[in-house]
Amino acid sequence: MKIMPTVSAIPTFGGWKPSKTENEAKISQMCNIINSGDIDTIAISGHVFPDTDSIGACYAMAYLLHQKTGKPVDIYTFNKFPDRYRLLEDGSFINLTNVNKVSQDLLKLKHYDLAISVDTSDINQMNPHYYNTIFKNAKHTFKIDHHQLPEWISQTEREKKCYADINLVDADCPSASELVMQFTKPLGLSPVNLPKKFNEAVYIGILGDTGGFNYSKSYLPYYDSYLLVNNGLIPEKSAIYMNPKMTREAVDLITLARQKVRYSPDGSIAYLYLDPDLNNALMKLRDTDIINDVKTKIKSFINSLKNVEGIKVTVFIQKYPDDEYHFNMRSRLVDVSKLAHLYNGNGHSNAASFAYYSHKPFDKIIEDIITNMQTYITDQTA
Ligand SMILES: [Mn+2]
Repeated sequence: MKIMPTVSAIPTFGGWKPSKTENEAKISQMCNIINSGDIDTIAISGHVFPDTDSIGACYAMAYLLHQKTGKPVDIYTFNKFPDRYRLLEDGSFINLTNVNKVSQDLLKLKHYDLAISVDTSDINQMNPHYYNTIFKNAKHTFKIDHHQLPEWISQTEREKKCYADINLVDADCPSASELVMQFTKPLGLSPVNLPKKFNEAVYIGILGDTGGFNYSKSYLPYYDSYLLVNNGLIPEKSAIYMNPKMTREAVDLITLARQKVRYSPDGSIAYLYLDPDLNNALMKLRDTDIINDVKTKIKSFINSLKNVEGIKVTVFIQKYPDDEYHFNMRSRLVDVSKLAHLYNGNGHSNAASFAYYSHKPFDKIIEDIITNMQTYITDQTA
């Protein structure tokens, strides 16, 4: 039985091949290079601190390229990569390298015919050593991404984000993994012949970037998931990737963090500072996978407060060495990219961030910034 979406939502594409004209042209350009017979060595990378979309898109791309060319594929990661994602590997043709663990000299020795960057809007989201050695020197480079560029960025900034030879960016696509999925038929591949792990890779990308379908803006993630299920995906099996291991200490720390949420005087901003107490407790958890997952859980808790009545912006604050503070904002109602821009930051209307340097005590910094934000929010929502 063939089910086609009957909803006339704006995106009229998705699935195993693109039906959006711009995507079709870019994807066929990329496929011509892949099919040229000149591609023997392939490198794929995602963004720093990879999420499941970045990871899923890397593996999905690796499967497609291996199936097409028969060549091995090297995936590069820029931070520690939780071991459970290695379960996405099937066969011995995927070589995973953590750029932090190898010397720059070793990276210099590697030459690739094709380097593909997925889910990475800007080169500052790529490890600089990797960019300067492998990516920049590859014979052909592709960017495959779905991050919306804010309207206010300048033409020069816009051009800088086209860092590859061919740049495919589709902001209507819920996940980069689904954009990768659209290469299947143009490459002359049949979905049914792909390894089953391909389905899982795309699916964890969808789950991650839509928050388990919670933030779907169209029918696409549902429709693409339906196609994956039809192709042999067993959705409930993805729990092994999505549900990290936990410990009692980790749970206690999440509880402690939740108690540290503060509000601006008018209640329109909820913020959480990952203060030295929380940070030390985090480091005591030792296992890097658990540390990262606890941090993700704390962040998604503060982010979720944007749905609470009266709260217009949520802020997650982290301190880095040399008194550098990172402010990470979320909102449904206020364009936080403009707020970030005030502090030379960047992002999208719903999610944006900026860095702030100050030797003042944290209480003073937060008071100034929160007051400023509150004024801005009042003006915007007046
Ligand atoms: Mn993504």
